[in-house]
Amino acid sequence: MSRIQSVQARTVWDSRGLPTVEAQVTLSSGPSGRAIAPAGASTGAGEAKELRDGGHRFKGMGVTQAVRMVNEQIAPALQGLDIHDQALIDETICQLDGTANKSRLGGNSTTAVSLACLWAASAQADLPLWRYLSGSDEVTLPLPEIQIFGGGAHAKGSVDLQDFLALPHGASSFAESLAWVAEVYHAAGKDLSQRGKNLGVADEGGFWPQFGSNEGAIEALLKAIEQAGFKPGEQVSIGLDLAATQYHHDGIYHWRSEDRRFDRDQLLQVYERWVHDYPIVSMEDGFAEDDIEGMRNMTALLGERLQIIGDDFFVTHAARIAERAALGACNAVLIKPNQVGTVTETMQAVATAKQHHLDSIISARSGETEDVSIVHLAVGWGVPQLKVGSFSRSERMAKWNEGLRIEESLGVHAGFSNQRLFAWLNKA
Ligand code: 2PG
Ligand code: MG
Repeated sequence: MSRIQSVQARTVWDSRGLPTVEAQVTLSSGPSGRAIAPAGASTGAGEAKELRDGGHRFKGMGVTQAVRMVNEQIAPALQGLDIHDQALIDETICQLDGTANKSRLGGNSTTAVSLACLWAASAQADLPLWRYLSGSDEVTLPLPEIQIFGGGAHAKGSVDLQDFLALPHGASSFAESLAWVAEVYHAAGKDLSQRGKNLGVADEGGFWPQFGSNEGAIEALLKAIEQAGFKPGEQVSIGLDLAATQYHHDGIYHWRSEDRRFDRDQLLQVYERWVHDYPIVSMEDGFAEDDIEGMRNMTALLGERLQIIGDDFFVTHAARIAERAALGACNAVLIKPNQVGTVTETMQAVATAKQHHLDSIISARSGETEDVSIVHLAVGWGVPQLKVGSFSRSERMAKWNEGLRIEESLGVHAGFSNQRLFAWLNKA
């Protein structure tokens, strides 16, 4: 048995130039593990709360207190625990925190420590993290969901929808899927440049959208897929993260970029038309985080021919997934470890989704770092899709590149998760 000898946190910096927490866990037997907490911008109200310093420094986003929580409170509580007992480690963290949303220790502190323990356990086992998690099970590489345009809270509201994504489900391997999307990404950039509209990239590396309308961005993505030489709907399809909580106020959905207002039914009509007119296979957070009726209606109307993902809607909480899935809301769940704050609770969310026949998509946050933990979680837990932002900026590319290494190390045994996804496409 190998025990935790020390846990140490430090301040490091994320992709938005803001401070975040890195934790390092060292074992009595020598090996160690390290992980960094990511940070969201369009966060769900039900997420684990980050502990931030407030005040004027770094826009109030300092993590001095969070680092102190790790070094002074979490570290002594975990010292001596068996590194292979992740459930006990996470239970100890939850009890020490004592709140429903990690607000005392901070979800940023707990996420970094919990993931660092997992890395230390895999180092102790002398296995890659994905293999430590999968055991002897066969593994598959996840289908990437790659952002081409980034809007909403990640691009100062230039369009209302947040992510316009390419899903290369016709590719036969993870490596091929990335190569395809690279062509789509560059075709989109070239088209924007030719129109004099290339303003650089948004928070997750997707091009900054300047289209005049949300639908204009969907059209531009479709054009980029075609110009890159792929068959839309057969080889590369479109996914949207609408992040609708961001444009929902007092029961009305309001797209500020077009000054259009919708009630629930009108918005659903727009979505229905889009699914009909464009090769869209996936929509995330089409209705606001508490609009259960909106999500249920959407699932009832479109669930047979569309992946309907809840992100802010489920916030990676197993109980919320069980409750809302039972009501018929959504057919897929976005999984973000820092929404709930520990590895064990994240795993429970994936398991609960499975029990309710919902697919899972592991996702990064809009504020990221070089940390590649989520790639290993996706492969190791058999989660069939992975969303980490766009195809530029090294905090994104670090994750795609890690997937390539894993696929290569599997050689001929590497499977790719495209086959059973979006089953309605094969029936058509
Ligand atoms: C999301 C994520 C990533 P954020 O909404 O899915 O795109 O954004 O990390 O800002 O919540
Ligand atoms: Mg989202």
